[in-house]
Amino acid sequence: MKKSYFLVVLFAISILLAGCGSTPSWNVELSSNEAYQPDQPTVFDLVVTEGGNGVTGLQATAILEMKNMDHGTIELNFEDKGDGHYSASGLLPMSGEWEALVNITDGKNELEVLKPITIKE
Ligand SMILES: [Cu+2]
Repeated sequence: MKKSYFLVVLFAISILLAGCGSTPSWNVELSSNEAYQPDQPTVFDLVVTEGGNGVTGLQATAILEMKNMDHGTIELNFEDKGDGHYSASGLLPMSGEWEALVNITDGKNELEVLKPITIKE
């Protein structure tokens, strides 16, 4: 009797662990095609796909930091543009090599990924 109870608990825990371990298989691309202009916000395009299809209805933010210089951090809040595209803009102090820590969630699953991004002169 006691042993079977233990097995049931073990079984329940394994189901819980399997549920928590499911990481979303989203493919994330971040780009900015605009050339840098002082005092003008830079526009970023985030594309989230799954199996080649755009994923909509997500909440996405990013924290930008320059790779080799200290300019502090800049926060981006992306807006759903449909078809897997998300748009955000931020005022950057300069062009060059940046890194974006992108956080994406659908309310249940969460993905955090570091994306290097070059802001053209
Ligand atoms: Cu810099």
